[in-house]
Amino acid sequence: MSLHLQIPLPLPLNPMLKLYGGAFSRATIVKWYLEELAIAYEFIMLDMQASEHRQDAFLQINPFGKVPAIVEDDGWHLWESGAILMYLAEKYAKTPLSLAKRAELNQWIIFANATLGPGIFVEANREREMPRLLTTLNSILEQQSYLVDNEFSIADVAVGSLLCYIPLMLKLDLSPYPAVLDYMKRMTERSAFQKTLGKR
Ligand SMILES: N[C@@H](CCC(=O)N[C@@H](CS)C(=O)NCC(=O)O)C(=O)O
Repeated sequence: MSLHLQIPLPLPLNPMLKLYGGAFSRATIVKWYLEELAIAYEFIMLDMQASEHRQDAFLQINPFGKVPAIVEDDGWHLWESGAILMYLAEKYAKTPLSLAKRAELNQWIIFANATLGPGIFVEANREREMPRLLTTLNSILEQQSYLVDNEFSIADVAVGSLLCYIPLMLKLDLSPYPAVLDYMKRMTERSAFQKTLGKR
């Protein structure tokens, strides 16, 4: 669905969480987790080539004009993929998350977005940062299958998606990090991954 420019956002016919994203954007990370949660949502594809994300209608949702962003039925909205993952995890948690668990999930999400991503995808950082980041991650993943409490969580969505973007976007040899490669394989085997990031 495309966002109509100049026209106020339409009221939803079937109220449900809306996720705004572009064709190839980090909205896929949020999509992956929404599929894991198996909750109904509406994906609103912005035509980023036509700069729909910079039009007033979307700037009312994210004033910085970046995706992903989500909008709840009552109009409440949130942007930044990591913040959205955390919100969804808390909202749909079967039992309330402890302060320590929330902090650890945040730690890994911020690590993914502020340390791992820039360390690998910013070319000027790669040579210096990638070996130390992936060597440590490899050691951690030799000991455990998932990042927090050894069970699948948004920490794995955040870190796993960044790792799985590597073969899609860069030609890098990850063979020195076999536990990282095994972890990536574990992520790609998940059906929610295959329906979302795995389709790219
Ligand atoms: N740290 C943000 C990054 C958001 C971001 O840069 N999104 C890109 C798409 S992947 C975007 O909207 N770019 C459009 C632009 O900067 O104009 C997040 O994880 O949500």
